[in-house]
Amino acid sequence: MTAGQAKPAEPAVADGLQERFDATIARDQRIEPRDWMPEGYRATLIRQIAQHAHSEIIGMQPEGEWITRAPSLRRKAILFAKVQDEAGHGLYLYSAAETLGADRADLTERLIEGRQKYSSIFNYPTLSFADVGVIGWFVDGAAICNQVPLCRSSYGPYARAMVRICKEESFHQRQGYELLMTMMRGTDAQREMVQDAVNRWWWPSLMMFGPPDDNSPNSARSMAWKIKRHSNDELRRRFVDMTVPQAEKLGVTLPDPELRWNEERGHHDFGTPDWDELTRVIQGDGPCNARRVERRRTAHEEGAWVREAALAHAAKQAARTARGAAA
Ligand code: BYC
Repeated sequence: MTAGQAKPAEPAVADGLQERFDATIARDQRIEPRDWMPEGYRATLIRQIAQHAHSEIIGMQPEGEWITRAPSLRRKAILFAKVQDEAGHGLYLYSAAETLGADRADLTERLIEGRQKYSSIFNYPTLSFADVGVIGWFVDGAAICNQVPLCRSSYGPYARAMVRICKEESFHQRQGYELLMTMMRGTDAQREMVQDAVNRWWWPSLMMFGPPDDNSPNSARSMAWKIKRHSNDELRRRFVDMTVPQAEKLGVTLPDPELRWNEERGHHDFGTPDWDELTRVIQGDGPCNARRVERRRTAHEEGAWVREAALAHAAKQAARTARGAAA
């Protein structure tokens, strides 16, 4: 814009709309799709919900790679059901994003073109079957800490989707922990596999909660709008406090020499995750980023005929209904 040019006008907000929105948030009531909302609120929600949906869909891959190699029919059936649940979570979340005017096909394009993010955690490889258990325990455990407060998020469709997702995540976490308990009762080699998986997944799991609060550009606004209810560091602390006694019971060591109970604070002290690593992984330079996105792209392309067939079927049904109405 050159000097003297007028600034483009902000879209006019009809009298009282902003005030009504602010009052709804202040009263802890829900914003619904038909309500007026500030464009920043809408954009923030689409960003977070789309990233969340993409995480569920990409999150099917690391565990999905073990379905054909599960050690028993029972473990295969459990894993299959869990991975299918993740697909369901993705679908609820894409639907929630659609209530804000986002287009699901467009969101998928953005994901496979690297224009939208998904959780850093899914860019690490699953090297043994113990990883399946540790993902259930840590990753679903972190998801529960992060997502239970989202059931009280100010946007109705997101909050309601989270209720069912959290119930399923809690089941997933128990299945991971039960798998690890079984392995810990097994051979030395199995116990070593569990400890190795714990060592590899601990720090990336702490990074799932996002950058530290003093470097989290979206937090203040999201918390003022009550989209987020707690800060990244607060949720990370809760996760550590929740997980330490579980690790003791399981008989594994969490790989952090600074981890200890702080009597005065009533919480655990713990070390600092490698934030440079988180930045690299978010920017696309993690161990599996390229493979995960490429796999998603291929699945999308291979599914084109299904989408075409579904659309052709829907068009035929609509034509039949229209003919019936005209007759
Ligand atoms: N990975 O200002 P900040 C699951 C980005 S699915 C990648 O703190 P915000 C599961 C962040 O997006 C788990 N990116 O952001 C599935 C932002 O970038 P943009 C997914 C990350 O939004 C299958 C920038 O860094 N859970 O549990 O206030 C199997 C600055 O961050 C990460 C959700 O999506 C990361 N770890 O807070 C099993 C939950 N961290 O967008 C389990 C919903 C940060 O400005 N999301 N970034 O370009 C949230 O609660 C929040 O979005 C976050 C980040 C706490 C993740």
